[in-house]
Amino acid sequence: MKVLIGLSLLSFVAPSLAFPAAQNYARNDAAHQHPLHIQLKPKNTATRELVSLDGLWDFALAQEGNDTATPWTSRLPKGLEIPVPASYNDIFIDRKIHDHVGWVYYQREVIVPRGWSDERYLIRIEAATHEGRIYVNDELVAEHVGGYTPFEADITSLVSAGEKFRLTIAVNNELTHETIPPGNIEITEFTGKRVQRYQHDFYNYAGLARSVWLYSVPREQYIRDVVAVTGVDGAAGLINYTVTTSEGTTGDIRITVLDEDGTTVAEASGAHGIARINSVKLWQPGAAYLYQFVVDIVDSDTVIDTYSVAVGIRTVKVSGRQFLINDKPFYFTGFGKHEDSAIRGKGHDQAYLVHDFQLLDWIGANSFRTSHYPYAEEVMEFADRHGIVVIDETPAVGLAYSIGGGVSGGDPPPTFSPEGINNNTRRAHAQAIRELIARDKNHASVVMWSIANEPASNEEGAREYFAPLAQVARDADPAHRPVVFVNLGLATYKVDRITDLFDLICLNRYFGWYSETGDLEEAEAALEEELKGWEKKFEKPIIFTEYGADTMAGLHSVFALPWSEEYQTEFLDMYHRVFDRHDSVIGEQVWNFADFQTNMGINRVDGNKKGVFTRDRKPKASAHNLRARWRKLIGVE
Ligand code: GCB
Repeated sequence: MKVLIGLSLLSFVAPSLAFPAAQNYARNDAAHQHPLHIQLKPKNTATRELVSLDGLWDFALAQEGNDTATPWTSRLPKGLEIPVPASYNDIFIDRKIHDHVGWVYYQREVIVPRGWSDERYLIRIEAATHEGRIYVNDELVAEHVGGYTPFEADITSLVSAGEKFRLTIAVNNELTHETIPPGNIEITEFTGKRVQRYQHDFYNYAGLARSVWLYSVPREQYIRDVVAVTGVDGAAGLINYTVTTSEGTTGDIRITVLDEDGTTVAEASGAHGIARINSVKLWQPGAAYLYQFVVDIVDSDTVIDTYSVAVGIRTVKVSGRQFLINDKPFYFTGFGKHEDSAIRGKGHDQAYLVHDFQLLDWIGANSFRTSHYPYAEEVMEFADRHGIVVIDETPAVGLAYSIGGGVSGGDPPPTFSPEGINNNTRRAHAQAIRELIARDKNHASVVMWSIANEPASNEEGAREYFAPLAQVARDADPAHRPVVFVNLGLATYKVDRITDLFDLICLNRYFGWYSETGDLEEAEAALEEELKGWEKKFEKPIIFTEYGADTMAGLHSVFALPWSEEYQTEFLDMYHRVFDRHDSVIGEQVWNFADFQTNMGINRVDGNKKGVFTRDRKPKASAHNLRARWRKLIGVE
């Protein structure tokens, strides 16, 4: 049986289950709204101040065998210090920390600036993977589930300006069949250890991998959110906006749009409206142009609060088999990426941020996918500023139990079932979609939402599970960007049940790697057949969101055998030959940008090696071929 298509190298052992197939997804999700009161990313403005809490914090694991968080009501034991931001797993030379399953604690002292006595102030955590709790001294003040989106606590009433307090963040890395991404905790047979299993192919890095902030906003009247949907009317650019303010706001809303020289190009007033820019400069892939959309709350001629959002004016549309940006057909070149580097794990790092974008530019990549979770918001801002196009993905990865089947040998249990991916998982998934879109809705770089990577879209229950989620994404995005899911190789055009619910077809294919291994002739025929099948069935554009081969940097072969640099090069060439024969293919994103860490198992040697760059960002031979192809395709040579 050919089951090893796509991700397949897992230590996941599926629980033995017997499920009724019927599902009831009728529950209203209205109760699961976004938890952030102030959606806007903290920043310094004339009315807001910002204190970074990044740096070294005290650190401790929760007690052994502790399943639930013991609220930490005292100082942590002295000893371990940890950098924030960083995943904690690879920082210490301690296997217990590396493999820990459960809660950990981060702690430090914080002083609220004494000048903030008339302000409101909040703690904001950009991400706590996968669950976080904020304690101010002994008090639990906020909690959040979902490892890659922000949450906050308003601490104004708990600590006075000028006072010092003990800030503790508890973080839990456990994944269950009802979390996004899902996983399961196994109790080992002989020693009774708790081990985290999961179906996805990247290491379960955890902790505070992004920044932590203390910031102020005006006490009573402040801006909570800004939505800016862009459009074009002849030579003019339109920003259709909505401003949400705090309940007590009585002041007027004033809008000023500035161009890159700081010149005012449009003005408007009121909480909703349209700002019109005559002679607009569009945001274009490879040629970003950003306006500052400045929102002021003005009361008796005084600016009470001010915040500005960078807005790129561009349109995005699917038309027949084309993907149009500013009404011009766009062809995606680039990668599926990961947030991953040595020691830091998923820790956000500015040096890697800038260097990775340099490499994207060098190789001629005009796009990437945030596989398989929302990336740090700084990454999205950088993409906005540098004209890189982004497919923005939720953390819904590993929703296919069939993926363990090929390795474990037995028949996999059904994916969608009460004991597997169920109504609670779907609610967590809906929440993950809403939080991603709430955070990233204004980014010009984001041109579509991917609501899942490689779910079991061929299985019973897939349609009932995904139809409401596709709708959640459509309802959540005021700009109505296209919505996709990324298709797993097993779910071919013959057996897929959900593609008609989405706007484009995104395919991950590994002919020549997981099947037809080492036989590119056979693989080419298989790929051709598959592609024709999709084309016949759907009048939609197709993006290859993954294709790639594990490649050991420095391994060479005159026969271009698997794992060699020659094989990766010939493998990618073969895919490109096929793509070039089909107009329906409107994008190619190689798996992966760089080698990355995974769970160690019998099939992964220090991680996944499908990178075109090594983990420390050195090019493999295929990088040069890609560079020649892509720079020509995007017209920079
Ligand atoms: C896939 C997955 C990706 C894996 C990749 C692989 O299909 O989407 O997360 O890393 O295959 O290398 O197996």
